[in-house]
Formats: sequence, structure tokens, C-alpha cells
Amino acid sequence: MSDEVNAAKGPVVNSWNEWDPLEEVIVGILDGAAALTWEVAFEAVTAKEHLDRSRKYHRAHGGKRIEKLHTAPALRELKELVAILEGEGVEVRRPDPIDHARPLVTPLWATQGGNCQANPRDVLIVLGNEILEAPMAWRSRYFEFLAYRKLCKEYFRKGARWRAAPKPAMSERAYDYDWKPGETYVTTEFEPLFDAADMARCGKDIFIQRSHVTNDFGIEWLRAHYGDQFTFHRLEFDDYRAIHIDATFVPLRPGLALTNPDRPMKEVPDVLKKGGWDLVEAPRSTLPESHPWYHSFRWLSMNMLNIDEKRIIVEASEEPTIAFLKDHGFEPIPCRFRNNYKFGGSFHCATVDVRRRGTLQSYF
Ligand code: ABU
Repeated sequence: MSDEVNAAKGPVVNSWNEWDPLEEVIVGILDGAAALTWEVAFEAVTAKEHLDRSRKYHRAHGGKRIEKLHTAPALRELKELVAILEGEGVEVRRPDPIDHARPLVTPLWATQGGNCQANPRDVLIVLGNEILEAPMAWRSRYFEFLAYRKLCKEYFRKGARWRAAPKPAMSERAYDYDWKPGETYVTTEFEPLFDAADMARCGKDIFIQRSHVTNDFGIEWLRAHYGDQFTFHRLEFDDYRAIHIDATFVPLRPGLALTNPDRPMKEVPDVLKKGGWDLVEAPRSTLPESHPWYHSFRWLSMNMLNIDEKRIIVEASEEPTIAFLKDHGFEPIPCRFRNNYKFGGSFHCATVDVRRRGTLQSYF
């Protein structure tokens, strides 16, 4: 495409918030997925109820390929998601596969394998016209950015800004092995760390969670990098296994955000005290308590993807959430996705909105 045509279409990378009309999106893949290797930063976000079982499983299977038999149901759901997005007029892009069933070795550490590309939201964020690669905080996820490099290079060549946050060393000094669940975090302040999914974008105001994968040094780096363009509001929640804001505090449109009744905000920032925004508790999930991963995944019901201020993709069996959305004037689009939960996320996690039609605005 010539530069003239590009200029007429507008920026190739453009997303300022979670709700402007969606034009292009990256959707995750499951090719090459491996079982996560047990590491302290993973332990910190594991539900207490699953700790023993999870430790045992990942110590035995970490780095081993997840067989097609086990990815097939989730793949069918991903296909359904892609069909919905394309049917709504959104261009869908996919990362490159990586074989995660290989040991990762750096000069400072080695681990049995990687992870998967199910959750591009954790790795990349679009803030305005810039696509940013997050440092990440788990060793198993250190090289995940490679799967998106082809896309990032393409966007860069078409005029986007492309940056990578400083790559961390992830030595032993990055982790506090004596962290106290609910009181302190497993990540230290040795170097900047964040996952992109700890941010929720509302134009000029970005909400960012201090979590087990995002430290204050990471927030400081983002503030320095973006200067006056954005204001980063640091949030903390009462959540002993805090990881990613997108099942905890979820802005749905200007003036309305979902909150998580099990994870109250520790201190409400001034910008939210001003009024003008309704903070409404999310309905509880229909995921049965007997579900083997209930304690890890029940709030993925909040993890939705806006196509615009009205249309929103929601898990098909979450009837209370669907009813809530209708009551609030949305047009929910149900899609089955529960088999994807075991790869760590739902619709918001599984996507990165590369381009939404809109401009920078202040909503507070
Ligand atoms: N990005 C996934 C978050 C999951 C959770 O907070 O329960």
C-alpha cells in the first residue's frame, strides 16, 4: 500500500481506550503450547486451593508440549471468536507459532520451557499510535514477544511507533522468595517489570495495577516513557494472587466500569473520587464451584472484548453478565470460550486491539 493510501486511511496502530470502534485485532493461537514450568512468580498467582496439585503437575510436566487432543476444544472456540470478529467487520491478525516445548537458557538462568501465545494482551499494548512490548515477569514468558515481531515490524514499516520496554535480567534478585501473600509481592523493585494486561486504558488516564507481575519500577518506567501524554493511576486490590487488571477493574465505556466484588480497591484514586463514573459490581460467574479451576478462573467472566461502546463479546454461558450488559444498554455477543480458560484468559486476554477508530480524549 502506498504512503498516500495509508495517510488517507489514518494511522495503522491507533487505540486510546477499551471501547472505540474496533478495526484490527491480534487474536492468540495455541500452536506450540507447553505446560508452564513451576517458578516462584507462578506460585504467587496460584490459588491456595490448587497449590499442591499445581506444583506437582508443573514440576512433572513443565516444558512438555500440550498435545493437540488437549488444545482441540479451545481451538474450536478460537475459531468461533475469529468468525464473530470478522463477521462484525474487524480485521483479525495472528502471531507466529513458536515451539515452547524447548528449554530456555540465558546467562543468568535456565528453565524447562516456555508457555504459549494464547494471551497476546499480556505481552503487547497499544497506547495511542505506539505498540509497546512489555518486559513480562515470568521466566517462562521471557521470549513470547518473538511471536509478534513480524507484526510489529509490519506496523512499524507502515508508520507506527514501536518500542520494547527494557528487557529484564530476571535473575534471583527480581524475586522475593519470602513474599507474604496478601501483604507483599513476589516481584522486587530490582528492575522494571510489568505485563501489559495490568493496564486499563481510558484515554488520557491509564489505570495500572501493582501486582505480582507489575512492580513500581515498571510503573515509573511507563510514566517516564510517556511523559505528559498519559496519567498512570496506580491501583492496588485486595487480591493475594493479583495478576492483570482485566478481571478486576474493567472500563466498559465512558462513565461505566465493572469492579470485582471479591477484590476491593485498596485506595480509590482521586480521579475516580470526582464522580461522573459509575463503578458497578460485576455479576458472579456461572462457572460451577465444582469446576476444577473455579478458584483461578471464576472472574474471567469479566474478561470481555468491546467491539465498540455497545457491542461486547462475552462468554456464552455467563447469563447473569449477559443480562447485566443488556440492562446497561449493551448488545452482548455471546461466544463459547471456557476451554480457553485453562490457557489463562478469556476474550480480553486473547486479543490485542491494534486499531480502534478514535482519538485521545479525557473522560474524567
Ligand atoms: N488476565 C487474567 C486475569 C485472571 C484473574 O485475575 O483472575
